Amino acid sequence: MNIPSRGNNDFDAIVIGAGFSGLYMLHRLREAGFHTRVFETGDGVGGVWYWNRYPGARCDSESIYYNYTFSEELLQEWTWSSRYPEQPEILRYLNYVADKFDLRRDIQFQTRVTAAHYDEDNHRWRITLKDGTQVSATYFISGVGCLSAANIPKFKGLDTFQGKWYHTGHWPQDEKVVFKGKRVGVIGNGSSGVQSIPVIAKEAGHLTVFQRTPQYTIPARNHPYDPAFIRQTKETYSQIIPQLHESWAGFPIAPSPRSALDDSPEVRHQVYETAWEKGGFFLTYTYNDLTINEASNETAAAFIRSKIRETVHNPEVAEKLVPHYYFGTKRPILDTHYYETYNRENVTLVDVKAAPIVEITPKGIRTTEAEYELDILVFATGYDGMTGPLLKIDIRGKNGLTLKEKWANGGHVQTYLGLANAGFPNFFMITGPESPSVLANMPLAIEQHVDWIGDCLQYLRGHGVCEIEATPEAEQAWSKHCKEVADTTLYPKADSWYTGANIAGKPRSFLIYLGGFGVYRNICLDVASKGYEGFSLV
Ligand code: N01
Repeated sequence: MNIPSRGNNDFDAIVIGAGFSGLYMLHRLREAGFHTRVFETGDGVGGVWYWNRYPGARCDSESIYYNYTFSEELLQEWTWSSRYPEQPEILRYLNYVADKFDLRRDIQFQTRVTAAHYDEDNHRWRITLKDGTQVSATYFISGVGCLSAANIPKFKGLDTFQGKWYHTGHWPQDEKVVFKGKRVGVIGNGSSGVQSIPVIAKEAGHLTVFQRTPQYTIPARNHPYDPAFIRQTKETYSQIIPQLHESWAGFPIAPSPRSALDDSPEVRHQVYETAWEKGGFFLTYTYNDLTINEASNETAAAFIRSKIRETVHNPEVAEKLVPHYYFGTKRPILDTHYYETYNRENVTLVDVKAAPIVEITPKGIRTTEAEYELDILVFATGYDGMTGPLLKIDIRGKNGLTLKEKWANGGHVQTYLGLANAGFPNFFMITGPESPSVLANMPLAIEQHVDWIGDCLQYLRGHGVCEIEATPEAEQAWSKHCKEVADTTLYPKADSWYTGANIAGKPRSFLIYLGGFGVYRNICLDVASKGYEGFSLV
């Protein structure tokens, strides 16, 4: 079949989002000669790194691997300052990429996509922008990210609050939030809360942290990179990249071959102590069964609990901070002086599981036990992860079926490889649900998807195919496989955003592929090499 010709508002491909995903997708498609347009809500590139400007926001992946690898020149040109750089540096990197590859001319900023409907007769996606403009494309590609739909709990009375309030993921772009001398409240202690709380505490008059579930966090031990290490890594990048591609999570760290139960308590303690001192995610790599064996998991959990009790001077506060879920089954967190922050005189910890928040009042927060007066309230309450950003858009495939309806059918999300959906031809999701995404090194996971989609579109063009669609059978099999893999681990047992448990009414399923990045990458390559097995091509 022929692909219909296009007008001014008609493109070969439309991509949503100008973060890591959208920028590389644009570059890749433009290089291949596809007429591509990116729509981005913000007025600059960066995606989550554009919006997350909260105090203390920084990367928690080793930055030397937290970048694109597609351009050797870019790899050589860019140098990260430290192990875990702050948000402005990561945003500078993405701006640098946009400039280097001249990407901005095909990005329309301050433009929200509100709807995308598939026109079956013409094999085109009809896309609506917030101002009502209609555009169309043969291929519709989502680069909306996994964690971009903010979760702001519907507390009674928020509209009556007389102070100022912010969500970490929508920090103001042009207002400097000044905490000096102010009574500040932070709700939430996931990665965003744990990063921002120590920084806010240093400036605020008084900080009250409203904690529902205590979390495990590990010291990041950030430090400037040694120039010799950077030089050596840059010289050997061509050998490192294949290792990243084959690895479990997109980092060149080999998993331990040992169970935590193979070592005596003394040896194991030393292993954990060494990892704790190194900082970062080393502790999660110490043994191969921490997320699959309850007894092994407990050894690591108990080690971190002992660190909390050692660090926090007030035993009552320490006990409130001690977590009891399986370590690692909620996203592990890296911190800089998080637990130490509770030794400060200007910091109070409120356990809102014991005394839940009843309402927000004009003056602050009222729990079942007390009212806390606040000038500034920070929601570090996370996101409707994985599916939320996609479901904010009215996406309709064949027969007018909405993505929301499709994913509600059978009570859980189903995708093929986290890349595609039966019933939604020519629609691709970069790091969609049921791909390794957030459990892998994100820029690498994004690159893998973008390359796969780019190759696929070139294949379709080369073979005169105008429509590609996942088959229902392939999709069911993939979803079943994802669930089976997840069920061999402890992950589904936690109430986390990985499962959708953090959003009231969201169907619960494990939304990330847990088979490992390297394994997944090979599956995708295999599917492509078999002429896109599991897809129907018309
Ligand atoms: O969100 P979260 P986040 N009442 O969902 C609490 C990535 N990230 O923005 O655990 C009271 O983890 C909630 O409590 P509970 C990273 O992948 C990366 O911190 O549900 N509390 C929890 O404490 C991360 O995992 C970086 O009981 C409420 C908190 O809010 C993901 O983003 C930095 C509540 C939410 O924690 C999300 O992290 C930042 C309520 N009604 C984020 N509702 C990097 O370092 C929610 N909470 C790269």
